[in-house]
Amino acid sequence: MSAMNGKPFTVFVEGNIGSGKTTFLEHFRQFEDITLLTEPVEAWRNLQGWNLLDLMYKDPAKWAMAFQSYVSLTMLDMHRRPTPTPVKLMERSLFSARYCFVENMMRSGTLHPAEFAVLDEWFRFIHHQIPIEADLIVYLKTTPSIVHERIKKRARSEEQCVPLSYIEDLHRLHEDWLINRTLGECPAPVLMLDADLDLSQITEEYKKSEHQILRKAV
Ligand code: DGT
Repeated sequence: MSAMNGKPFTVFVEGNIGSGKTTFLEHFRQFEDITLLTEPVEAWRNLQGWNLLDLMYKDPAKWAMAFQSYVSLTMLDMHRRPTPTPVKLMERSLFSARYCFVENMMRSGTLHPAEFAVLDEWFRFIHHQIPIEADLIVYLKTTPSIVHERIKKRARSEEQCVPLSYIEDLHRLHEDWLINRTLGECPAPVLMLDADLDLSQITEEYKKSEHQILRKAV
């Protein structure tokens, strides 16, 4: 079955840094008729030869604006990508970029209020002018100390100086956006999974989402 004549059932996979979003998407590679859009982070590490992610972590005050501006572009590209299958799974969204990351950078003062205003206006413009499909959000809920340990272990060079407090702030913003509903707008129903589990147990947890996602693929 294809989605050529209709819109694909679109799932955003959301959760803190290191919550296992990529692993979740990889779990669905075994099934047919699903388009997986993973890892925009690789584009952020190599923009015409520039590692924007690294520049942003090394000097956030200088690079946050450029970084978030490019994140918006890569996210919009993923939202707009033609999908030949009835189901589309994507890692993160324009919404988490705005409500979690940009929000955090604004509150911490990393972004100047004027820079924030520009990013916010771009977000509002895109949101109101361009149709962005969202049918389900899979929220990989984690405990900040657990993902902080994972981030240290995976040793992505740019992330080595990320403090626990940053992960805690991002956690609260995800919770306020997706669970408490006190921040921004939640564009689809939320399915929450326990993503604290380690790799040996996580497959069982991921399976809990299969019926909601796969019934659209057959
Ligand atoms: P995973 O598979 O759950 O471990 O996911 P990650 O950690 O590979 O991917 P993600 O998107 O949570 O984080 C990628 C890096 O980019 C991380 O160091 C946080 C940083 N970052 C800063 N601002 C943003 C933003 O607006 N959006 C996203 N996605 N990442 C941002």
